Amino acid sequence: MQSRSLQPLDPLTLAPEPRPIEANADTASVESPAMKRPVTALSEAVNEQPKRSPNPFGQKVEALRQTLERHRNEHQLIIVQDFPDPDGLSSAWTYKLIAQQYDIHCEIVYGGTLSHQENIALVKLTNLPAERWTPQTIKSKNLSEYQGLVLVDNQGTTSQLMPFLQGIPTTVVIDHHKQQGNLEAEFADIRPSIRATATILTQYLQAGLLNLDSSVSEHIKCATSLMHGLRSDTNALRQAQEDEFLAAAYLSRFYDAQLLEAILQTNRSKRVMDAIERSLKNRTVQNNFSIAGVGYLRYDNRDAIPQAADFLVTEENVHTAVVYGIVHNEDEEIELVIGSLRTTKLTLDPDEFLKEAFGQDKQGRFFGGGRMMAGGFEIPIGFLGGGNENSDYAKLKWEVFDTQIKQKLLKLINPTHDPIESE
Ligand SMILES: [Mn+2]
Repeated sequence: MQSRSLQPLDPLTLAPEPRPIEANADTASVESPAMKRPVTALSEAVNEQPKRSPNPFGQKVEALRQTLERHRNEHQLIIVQDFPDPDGLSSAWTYKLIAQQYDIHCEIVYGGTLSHQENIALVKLTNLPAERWTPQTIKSKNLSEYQGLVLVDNQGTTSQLMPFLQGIPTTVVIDHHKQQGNLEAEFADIRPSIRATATILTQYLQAGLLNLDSSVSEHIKCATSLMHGLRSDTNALRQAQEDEFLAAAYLSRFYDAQLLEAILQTNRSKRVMDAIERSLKNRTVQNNFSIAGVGYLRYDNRDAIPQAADFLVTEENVHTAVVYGIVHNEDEEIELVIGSLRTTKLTLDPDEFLKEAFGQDKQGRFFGGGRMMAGGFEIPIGFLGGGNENSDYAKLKWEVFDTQIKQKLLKLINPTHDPIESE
């Protein structure tokens, strides 16, 4: 393929600074009658984060402390994203330990699967208290037991549990993704400039919300999980900034280096290796973007997609990789197109790029979003799901989705690309 002169990207994808978020959350009315408490719209919370104003973090610490105090003795559900990662899991655990001191009982739940070999190792080796909830689990629960939701490392848009939990007010949101939609929370700390939610939770530990004690094994394990979380969201600290290094320095007093080593040394399964191989074979590179579809993947191997994207982005002359596949869950006959984006281009905003590329559904929910240097998307395939035992149909279906995703990405990557006259 002839290399084209560099076509400027859509200006949206090149925004060097996160654009200010419109204060549209203010227009959403607060419906919950049970809410007598001060409610902070997320957009306000974001705008409340001036870069260098006098001690904003001190105020946040105090606000979180007061929020916890107001909810003493309650039960809260901590929601991590459907495919939990070390950043989300460790942050959730830290919140749980902080909240325990206020006699708040928390359960950490997720709707999908633990699918990365390292995540499974993390949960097993540290005894991390996270639980999978299926729609059946939810039916068996008495949801009125829970007085609040806590969203960490997400804003509810990457959890399939959220539609079932609408009667429960959102008490706390702590995240480093950009604002994902209208959502009200009593306390919100959303800082897209921070590279890991684990960094933010570590800052709360340092501020004294929980004194880690190196003679308490649970504290050691939690500190180790936080170290893993902030390493894994920063490409082993290579993309870390001052906040991450300061957090890591603090955690270094408590974490167990051997335990972390054991977590990191788990091997990839053959299926994951095969999916990475397919991504390598199927990739097309245009304007420094590498795009690859990997076909069908089982739910449990879903994490092959971000791992493949991590790998493809290392090719020379590639700054951004997008890998996607159709992931199916045999138990529930659900099929989704799931994709991951990884970029080393500082001026490319994954959140804006994916929102622009794929748009939103009828409810206004974006199919994709992201944080610094990484993003993901999930597109339900609805009526076309299932029927894969007919291999002609399965092949045709894959080709349709593969083509459509490529078209949408190429429109942004190379606006002059004409799919009809392509070489
Ligand atoms: Mn994260």
